[in-house]
Amino acid sequence: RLQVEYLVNPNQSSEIASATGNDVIQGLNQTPKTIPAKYFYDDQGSLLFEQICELPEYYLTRTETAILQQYAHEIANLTGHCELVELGSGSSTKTRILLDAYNQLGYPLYYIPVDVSGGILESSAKDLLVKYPSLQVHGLVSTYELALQRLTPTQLPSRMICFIGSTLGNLQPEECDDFLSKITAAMEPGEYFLLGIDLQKPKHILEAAYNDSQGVTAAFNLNMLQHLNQRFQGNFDSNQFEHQAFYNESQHQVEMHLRSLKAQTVQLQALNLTIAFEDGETILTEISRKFNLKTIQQELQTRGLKPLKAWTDANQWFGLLLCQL
Ligand code: AVI
Repeated sequence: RLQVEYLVNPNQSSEIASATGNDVIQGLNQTPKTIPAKYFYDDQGSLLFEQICELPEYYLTRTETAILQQYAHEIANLTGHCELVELGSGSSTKTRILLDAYNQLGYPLYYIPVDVSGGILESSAKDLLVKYPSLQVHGLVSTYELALQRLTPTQLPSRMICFIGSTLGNLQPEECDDFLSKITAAMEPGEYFLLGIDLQKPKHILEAAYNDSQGVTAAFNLNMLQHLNQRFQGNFDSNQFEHQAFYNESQHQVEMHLRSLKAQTVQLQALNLTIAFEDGETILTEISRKFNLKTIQQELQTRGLKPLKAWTDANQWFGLLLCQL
């Protein structure tokens, strides 16, 4: 009942395994400097992200989970029997809520988790198989892009592509456009798209969520430097950088940066790259956009993704949107 296909290098189980590092060279040669957010997610980074999701200040996961718990049955009733594809499945914790709802309606379950981390994908798929006797899993260790190209028409009455956790917010607006085009290109008319997005809210709540008191988000951000060291034979000293996160209100995005604590030079040998930092210079490592529910619904509508229903929590902090092509 379990099939796992590696569309990226199995030995290093990460999208980045096949990366040449050109994006790192390009990002660090830019002003201001930037490193693509995908470099957060080596094994240690993925573990730290799991810890972030449990933090008291990080309301996103908890809020989305509560919305799913409340409305998964409604979602399952609206879509009927369908195959679930999940982009960025991670530990599949939230997906269980959806699987439960479809399971309770008596539908045999077919789940396609997509994640760049093969280790997490395989271990969570095995756990799911124990819990759901009717479940078949076809995991894809892959980037979203490759996986979307690989999807063949479903054998079930329909399919729902799930992109929850507000990962859409980590894409730059142009990347977001491109991503949504790829989603619709991979869908057949009548199929569903379930999107979880973090909503705009007061600055202090957002800034607390990305500057937690235990310093886990700081460790997550700084771990990117260790990851670059390992991957590209680098000599970043993560003690000489500090975590910075703030809400850029005009752009409606939280920005995470790494700030150099002194003037310093760093080498990434495998990339033949030497980078000079001024004291206080920053590297942008992530944006996390915060959405307006009405605006995003209109945007999806113009792409042919008809919003069927939107759910939110009592504070309207997080939104879950079900669309149909
Ligand atoms: C994965 N993504 C939705 C998280 C976010 O909130 O943008 C990543 C993260 N960065 C810092 N904390 C969590």
